[in-house]
Amino acid sequence: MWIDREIRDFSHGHLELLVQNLIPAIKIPLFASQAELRNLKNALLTESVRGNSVPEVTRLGISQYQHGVLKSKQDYLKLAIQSREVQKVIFAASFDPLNRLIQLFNEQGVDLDIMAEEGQQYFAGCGKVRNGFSPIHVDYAPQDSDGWEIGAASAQLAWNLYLDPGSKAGELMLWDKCWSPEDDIYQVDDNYYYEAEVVAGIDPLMVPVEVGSVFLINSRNFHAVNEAENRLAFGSFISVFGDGRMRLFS
Ligand SMILES: O=C(O)CCC(=O)C(=O)O
Repeated sequence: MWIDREIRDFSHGHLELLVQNLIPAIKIPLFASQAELRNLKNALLTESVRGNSVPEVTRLGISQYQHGVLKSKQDYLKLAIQSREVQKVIFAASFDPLNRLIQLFNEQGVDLDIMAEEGQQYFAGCGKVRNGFSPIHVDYAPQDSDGWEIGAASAQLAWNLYLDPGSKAGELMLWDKCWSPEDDIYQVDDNYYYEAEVVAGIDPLMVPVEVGSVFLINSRNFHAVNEAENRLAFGSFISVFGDGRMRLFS
């Protein structure tokens, strides 16, 4: 449970509070310049492979859930090699947000890197174009990733850099409720999302889109994105391990 509903600034101490789910979010303002945002947006839209894992999100890049859990780990890790080549072209035409985030964490004494397992690197960093309402869900690999090292993480965070509000920015809705297996009675059949009853009686914190800022959340909390039109963000998940390592993946 959160100690209050304030979004904190970025520090090692606040990251620890976020991992323990004692605060709702961390904001890193002015993460990128206007020119960097524009160039990243244009390069993503030009170069990326588009995929619709769910109707409300057009993904620019690949996802461990869609290309791994729903297929196989080998499929995902093979696709990760190709997708990283595409990503190099995108970053060369704009900037490298992964590297920037890694440096910021490292400066705080936090060991952040891209997730790898048995010498094979995961993919990290997708663009996400949202249209419509993204329903209530959690992102937490231990829920669905048996046999993957990220399935043994002790916590999971998500970070998003907002690139473009689109014609409707749609706030991030964040509930102070962490997923536990009993909540699955509210999961919609054969789907990733949950009925509203799962968060009944809890007021969501509405996090507005702030272009150029990064927001970090604990993605084991139930969250949704309000009705949006062509809203573009870039980000990934961060697995947090018992020894303090944090590892990026999408
Ligand atoms: O785009 C956002 O505001 C955050 C959404 C998110 O992290 C998610 O739905 O997994």
